[in-house]
Amino acid sequence: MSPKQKANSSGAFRAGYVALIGRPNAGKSTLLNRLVGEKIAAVSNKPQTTRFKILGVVTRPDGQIVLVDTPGVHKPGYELNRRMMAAVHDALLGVDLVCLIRDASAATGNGDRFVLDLVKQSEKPALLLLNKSDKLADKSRLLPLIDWYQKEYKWKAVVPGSALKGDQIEKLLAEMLAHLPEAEALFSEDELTDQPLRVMAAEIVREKILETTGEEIPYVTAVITERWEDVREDFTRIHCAIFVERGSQKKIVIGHGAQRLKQIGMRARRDIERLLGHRCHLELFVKVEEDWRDREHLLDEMGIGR
Ligand SMILES: Nc1nc2c(ncn2[C@@H]2O[C@H](COP(=O)(O)OP(=O)(O)OP(=O)(O)O)[C@@H](O)[C@H]2O)c(=O)[nH]1
Ligand SMILES: [Mg+2]
Repeated sequence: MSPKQKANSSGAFRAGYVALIGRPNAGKSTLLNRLVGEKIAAVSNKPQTTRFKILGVVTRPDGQIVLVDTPGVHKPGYELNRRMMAAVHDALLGVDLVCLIRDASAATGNGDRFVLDLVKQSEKPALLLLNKSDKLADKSRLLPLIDWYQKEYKWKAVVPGSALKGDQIEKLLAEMLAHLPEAEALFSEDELTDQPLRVMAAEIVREKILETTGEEIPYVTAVITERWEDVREDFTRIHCAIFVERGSQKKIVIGHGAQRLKQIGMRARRDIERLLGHRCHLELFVKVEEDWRDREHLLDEMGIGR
């Protein structure tokens, strides 16, 4: 019998923190949502979607995994990006286990070496998910990648899979649990995340902006929930401010005849209503705030920690 089977059959409850680390767009937030089974973090096909640490709690009969989703590792340009990278370092320090998420369908670049070095420097036990393997028609392309990573670090496990499709994700979860310490649950079973509803609503709006705009807008957009009014038990009124840096960007977000803003609002409202379990009225305002990415007080207000 393997040590793992023994641990499971002994009935020991395991619990701890697992950091999801990787390059932008690798699929960290998709994995978080998949494992938790609820949409907690914004996901988009644009890099640098996640801007702060997001906890997601998975509770099973034999343990509890507290996942820490982090921003994708990149070179900081603005104060915003410096804070995003601080969140990554902070997460690496505070967890029991690291899970490196690598887009297996993309060629290895300097960014991958940089992320790998961060994991090595952390000296934490680590798992490797070779994600997006659904995109590989020829699975044998994974072999050189597995080989390369095996030579670089003593992984507790290397799992090829797909966060999007769910392939091998139960196996990854079992590996996470197996490598956490024996401990009591850290969160109650019904707690799925540490994110307040007003932050989740703002993130949903930002996700819809990323979905409906092109390459330029994602980096220059931020969203803050400025008012939240629970009018009745089954009806909430929400005001969100969308920040951009220039008048021309405001025009793009609003769109011709305000069509784009309407679409963003409709899509966001649908998701927010699902989250709340009741109807809401969502009002969106677009504001121009030059250089918000370098303005400390705005970043504080956006919850993007120092
Ligand atoms: N085909 C495929 N696409 C995936 C998979 N996982 C994630 N994606 C897609 O990859 C894109 C990026 O996903 P995210 O989860 O936002 O990536 P992230 O690592 O959180 O990105 P940042 O927050 O920017 O660091 C989205 O379009 C996802 O749908 C996967 O297993 N297979
Ligand atoms: Mg993300």
